Amino acid sequence: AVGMRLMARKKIALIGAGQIGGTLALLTAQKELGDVVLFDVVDGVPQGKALDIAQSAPAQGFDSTLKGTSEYKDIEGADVVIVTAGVPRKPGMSRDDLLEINLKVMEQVGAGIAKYAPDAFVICITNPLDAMVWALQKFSGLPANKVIGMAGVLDSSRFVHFIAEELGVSVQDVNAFVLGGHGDTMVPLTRYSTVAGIPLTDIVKMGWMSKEKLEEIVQRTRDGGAEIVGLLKTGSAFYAPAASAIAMAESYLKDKKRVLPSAVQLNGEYGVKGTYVGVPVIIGAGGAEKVVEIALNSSEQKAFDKSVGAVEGLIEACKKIQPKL
Ligand code: TXD
Repeated sequence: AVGMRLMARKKIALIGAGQIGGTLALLTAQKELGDVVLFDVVDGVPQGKALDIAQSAPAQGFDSTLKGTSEYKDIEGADVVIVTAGVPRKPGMSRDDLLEINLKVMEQVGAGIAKYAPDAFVICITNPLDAMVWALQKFSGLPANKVIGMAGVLDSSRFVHFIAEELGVSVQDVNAFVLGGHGDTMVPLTRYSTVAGIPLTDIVKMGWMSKEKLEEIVQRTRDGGAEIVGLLKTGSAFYAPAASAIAMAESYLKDKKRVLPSAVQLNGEYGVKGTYVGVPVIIGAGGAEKVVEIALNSSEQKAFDKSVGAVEGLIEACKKIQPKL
């Protein structure tokens, strides 16, 4: 019919076809968020995983197509690009130990995105996350509101899981609020985290959970990545990180306006200028549309500033390694 808008399927490019990349490909296809292009420098891996997931379609009933490649031209026109390219941690390594290797990877990925998918919404996952997403935005030259980092959704998912498990309630009725950098300096806000709308601080007052147990859960959330690295020994978490990035991509693709903790470039909000750090953000068709700025009390501000300081230290390290940043 005349005027029928051809709603072609979206195109989701996944840069990095490893543990998280493969899981992202499966989740994207299962949810039919769009057609998948899975990219990696290790030729064969992206093609093999794409073909294997495509062959699961008949059993699962999805019609997204999947293509594996080691050529950036295949990501041409992608609507969303999710970046996991780089190396993960091994036991005993900190996220920061990955900086030098992964910074070089971000430079390559940034160039590929700038050339073939300049209009994409880019979600960075590669660690050390806050510094890598900052570098990726610089290397790619895309607008800052279209390049954000996934960490807060994972950290808050871990927090929600531990709270729900402890209280014996559905994860659907637990909401977590985390701020700051990804990792040890993460700032979970217990007064804004709720069970059925009840702040955790009141849950403690009501005697439903002890203060000690809550503090233990906060610390276990902070150590969430290291706990899994210690268990797996060969790599880091990948199911929850992938699911977290998919939630962010979905909010962009469906213009859901979700308020999700994400690493975004702050331009004055929370007293920070230019640095990428985890804060609540409205994610819609415009990308990172608005930073939600809450009033922090003095201890929260101190913890947040410490987190920002840690990120700025990593960014300084990046500038020393790559002077053009
Ligand atoms: O919350 C978060 N942001 C973190 C992020 C949660 C978990 C893991 N975090 C980090 O994601 C982790 O520390 C890594 O830096 C990335 C990816 O983790 P993943 O577990 O997927 O690592 P893999 O399985 O090693 O996959 C990385 C892939 C691998 O297939 C490499 O061949 C590929 O990246 N790779 C590259 N692809 C493209 N271009 C280059 N240069 C490149 N170098 C390696």
